[in-house]
Amino acid sequence: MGLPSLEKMVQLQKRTANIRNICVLAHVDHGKTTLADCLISSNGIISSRLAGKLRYMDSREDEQIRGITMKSSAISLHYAEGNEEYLINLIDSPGHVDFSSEVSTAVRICDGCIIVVDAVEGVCPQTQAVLRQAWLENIRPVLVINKIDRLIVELKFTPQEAYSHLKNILEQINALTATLFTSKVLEERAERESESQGNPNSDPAEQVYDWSAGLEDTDDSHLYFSPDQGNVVFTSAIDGWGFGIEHFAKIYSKKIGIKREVLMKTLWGDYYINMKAKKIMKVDQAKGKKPLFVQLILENIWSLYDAVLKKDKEKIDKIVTSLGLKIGAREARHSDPKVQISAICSQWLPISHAVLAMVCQKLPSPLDMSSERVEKLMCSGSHTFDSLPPETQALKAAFMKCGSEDTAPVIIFVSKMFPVDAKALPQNRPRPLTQEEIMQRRERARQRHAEKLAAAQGQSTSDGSALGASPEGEEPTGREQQVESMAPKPVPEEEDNQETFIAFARVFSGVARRGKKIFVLGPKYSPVEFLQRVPLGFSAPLGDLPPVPHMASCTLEHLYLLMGRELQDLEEVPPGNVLGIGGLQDFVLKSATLCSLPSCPPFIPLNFEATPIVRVAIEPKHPSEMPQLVKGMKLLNQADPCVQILIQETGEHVLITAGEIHLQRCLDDLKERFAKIQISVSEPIIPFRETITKPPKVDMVNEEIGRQQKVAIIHQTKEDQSKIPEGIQVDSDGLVTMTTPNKLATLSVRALPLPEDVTRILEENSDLIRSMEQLTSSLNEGRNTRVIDQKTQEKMWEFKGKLEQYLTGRKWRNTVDQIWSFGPRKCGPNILVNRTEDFQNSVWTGPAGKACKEASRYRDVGNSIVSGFQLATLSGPMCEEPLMGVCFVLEKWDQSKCEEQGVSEKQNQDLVQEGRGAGVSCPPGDEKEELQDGHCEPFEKRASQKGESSLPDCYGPLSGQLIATMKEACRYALQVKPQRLMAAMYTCDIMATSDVLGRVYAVLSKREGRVLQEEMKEGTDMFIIKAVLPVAESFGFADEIRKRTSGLASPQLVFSHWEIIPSDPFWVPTTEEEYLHFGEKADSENQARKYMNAVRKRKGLCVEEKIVEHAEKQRTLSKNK
Ligand SMILES: Nc1nc2c(ncn2[C@@H]2O[C@H](COP(=O)(O)OP(=O)(O)OP(=O)(O)O)[C@@H](O)[C@H]2O)c(=O)[nH]1
Ligand SMILES: [Mg+2]
Repeated sequence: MGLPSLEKMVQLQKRTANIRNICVLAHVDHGKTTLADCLISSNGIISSRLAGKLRYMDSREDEQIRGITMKSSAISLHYAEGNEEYLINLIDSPGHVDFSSEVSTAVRICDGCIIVVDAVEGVCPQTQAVLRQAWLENIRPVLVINKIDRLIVELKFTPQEAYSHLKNILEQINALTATLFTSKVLEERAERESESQGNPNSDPAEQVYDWSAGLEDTDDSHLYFSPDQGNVVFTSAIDGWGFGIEHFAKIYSKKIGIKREVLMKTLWGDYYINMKAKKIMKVDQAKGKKPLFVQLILENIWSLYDAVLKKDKEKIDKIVTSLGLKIGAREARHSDPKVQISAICSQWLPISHAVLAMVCQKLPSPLDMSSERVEKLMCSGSHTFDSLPPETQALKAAFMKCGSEDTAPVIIFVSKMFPVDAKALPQNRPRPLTQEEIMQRRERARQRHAEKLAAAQGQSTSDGSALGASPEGEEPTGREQQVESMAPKPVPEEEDNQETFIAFARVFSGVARRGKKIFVLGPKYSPVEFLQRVPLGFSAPLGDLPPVPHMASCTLEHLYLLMGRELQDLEEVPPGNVLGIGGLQDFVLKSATLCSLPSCPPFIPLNFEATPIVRVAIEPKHPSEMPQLVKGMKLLNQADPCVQILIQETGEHVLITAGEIHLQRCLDDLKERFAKIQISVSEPIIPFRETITKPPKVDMVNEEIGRQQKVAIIHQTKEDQSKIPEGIQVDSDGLVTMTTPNKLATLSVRALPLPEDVTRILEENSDLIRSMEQLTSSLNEGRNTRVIDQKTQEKMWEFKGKLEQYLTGRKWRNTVDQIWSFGPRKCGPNILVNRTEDFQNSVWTGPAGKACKEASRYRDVGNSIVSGFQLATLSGPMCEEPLMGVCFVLEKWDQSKCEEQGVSEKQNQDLVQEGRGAGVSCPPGDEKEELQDGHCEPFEKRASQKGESSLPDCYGPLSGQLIATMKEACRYALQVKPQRLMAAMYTCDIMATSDVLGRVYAVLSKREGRVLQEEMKEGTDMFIIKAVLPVAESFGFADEIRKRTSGLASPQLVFSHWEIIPSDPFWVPTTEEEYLHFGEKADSENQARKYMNAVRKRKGLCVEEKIVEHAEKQRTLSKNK
């Protein structure tokens, strides 16, 4: 098929039913880009000889060098089958975990996907991840089992073995589908049950499915992959062939005279054929019959490979003639068997046909969008579809209709912004000259030639003509410039930055036209708020709209057809198409919803699987280039869906990426593309968390504590005590009592480690906690705008129930009801529990209790206590890292002395009013380290000026003192408990052959990794090792593994959880055995202390390192330093 013209594509874009928006998803290196090459070559965009070698969609240089895809990119293809013509918008995605956010941007704008699985490696971790993403987005998958040639050439399987192996892969992937399906059904059932409980009047007949009837009644057969369903093809992308069983069913039904339908059902599965009787029967294993798939399909392919690899010319010729193919003389003579194979197979079983036919038949068009998907896309946050305003609900019909009439609202989703060189934009490319221009040019050239001739003649006649000739000589240049300015338009950008951003988008409804005005809705935009502010039927021009938060309006300046490495200009894009939009870079940061109606809600945020975890600080080599760096980092932030940039309190510019390769790519981009300056990059900043544990039962030599004889000095307790200054009471149980500097209020705080499950629940529900917090604060401010919708309420109770389930036992009695706040930032994994008697307050019900005067005093300064707690949880005493899994219990809070001191009630009240404001405004800061004690200072100063006359002391207002005292009390309460560091952990999946297994283990154990599971892939000698590895030890890990195993194993690292480092950073030997074992100075490696000191050094905190304790030998001093 030839290269389709732009007009053809424009025409195809209008036939919505024949559009397929699909993406190719798989584990890294399973052959997505190679497959895309094959499909692209079918359109003549690249030559079929180069397919698989070029990797056309990998347009970046580093993608080509590393051999992995790093971004998703789209290309539009034309495919004709019979009388039907299709437009296929194909998106190639990366398989490496570091770039999994790019997969999210791709699945959002597709309706279906091709899951590619390597026939040798089978289902891998990323296969699971991408299948899950496809499910979460409600897009339909089809399966391509690729690299079948490896089963023949590398594993040397017989066709029968290959069949069993393939069956196995299908079973694995179907098992995965089943798990996804079951969890989804159960989830929905639970949802529906709770809905119907909440709404007893609902008519059961309205429900499409009766979910309560259970799983077994739900038909799920269409979800599974099976060749007889037509949703599986077998391919070898590198050799350019592929087939679904339909192809063979067609051939053999003619050849052996069995109905095609029968063959479709039996070509895959344990059936064999009795040739004589022309009957198909179930395989009886004992008789050793071959299944049809082996006999009629695989054996033919195997014998072809066999003949070509053995260079059996006769046999090859025979096969080629029997298949009725024509092989070019060049290929037939080629010494490389691969060339011959691909020449024969790509004619016999063209891969593009097999794959694209399946895509067109089995994947939905934009018109088939399910109502379930639409509702899910529209319901961001905790809103249910039913809770949306009626104007918004009405848009669902537009989504489903995907109409192109003028009345249809235009709805576009931008899933990412990608940078392109401004010169590469179609409007800046030199366009072909028109006939007229060619004429003009010819005329000018003729004139120039004539002038030159004349000048040459003049020179030969007069000697002094050099001077006179020069102005004449310049003239042509002047004209040339004129010509230049007439041809391509100059690039509008300034010299140093030629990058411009194109939005990677899809039209969901209406026609996107150039020049159309449209609303840009940010992720936090709320149509409810708009409808409240702007009267219904607002008809003034868009520019006159009152300002609405998170909404802007812009014009669609340029529309493009995405063609892999190129863009084509379009005037309009009908609904259901993937497109590029230019000119949005000032309106859209990373993703956005564009709509012609303001009643449209923003789409739900993209589902990112990877968490950015690797941080580095960046600075320019030459300090004067700071502005370029800042600008470059902004551009980088816009260009990458998952990168985060921030400026720390210290002024450092920090870049957070998903992993090492991602980091490398970001730095390259920054250096070469966005900032174009030399930069220096810090060592990766590794995040830690601080926590406390229960006191250990055994000591460091595994002796039970308490039994062994104590040696003379009890170092540790002594040191611990010495950290607590005088005037602070600590009881034996760890209860810290502290008084405010003016001695008027006393607080008693205890720190307790939370059970692991509770910490996990807190982490999982941080979004919910945040929305609870927002709700309370808006209620407090008297803005009763947001009515809690039922779903949030239910989730809240469910969350509370879960906490109650895990916080059991005497120690935790009533704790859940007494939770006052979460921290840090009011949504973190630590809790503040209020057990004071005079004043009760809980996150669930708000302040309650006695309505006496005292209680109201407590209530008014309560925010100071919460602020103190927030500050304490934001940075712990060990190395100022955030806390995790700690519960602070406020046991006593005595403020009665305030009264005695006769502080004027009224004035105090005034202050308190202000204090409340400060307490609220302080915590939800954007980034970690910026919240320090001094942050609330302006308020303190202000208040103290005002309150000087009324307060008898010089300590400032009570609320400020309470914040500081609470913070300090929490810190001391932590310090009297066994403190521990928590390390961020990666899970790591490594695939390795048995011979390099030992080396993989060696690298893992050197880096403190822990193997969780080791599994052998059936039928191969590959092992899959699942391990956990501290992030702190992971730098260079992938490289080391690759080097040690000569590239045979490569790990995939994904952030998984936080884990307590068992060793105590403050540990010193206290018993005789410990002395014997570790030596008096215990200077053997203490991992936790090493990490802690590294962080302290980085933050410029003092590090307690005993360089030389007993300087018996002066000589060693310099060494030990
Ligand atoms: N033997 C064999 N090798 C293949 C086949 N398809 C792809 N490959 C090879 O597999 C390697 C990876 O192919 P890619 O197409 O880059 O894989 P990918 O899935 O795009 O990889 P990422 O984009 O990095 O996730 C390349 O070396 C290909 O040559 C195949 O059918 N058979
Ligand atoms: Mg790729």
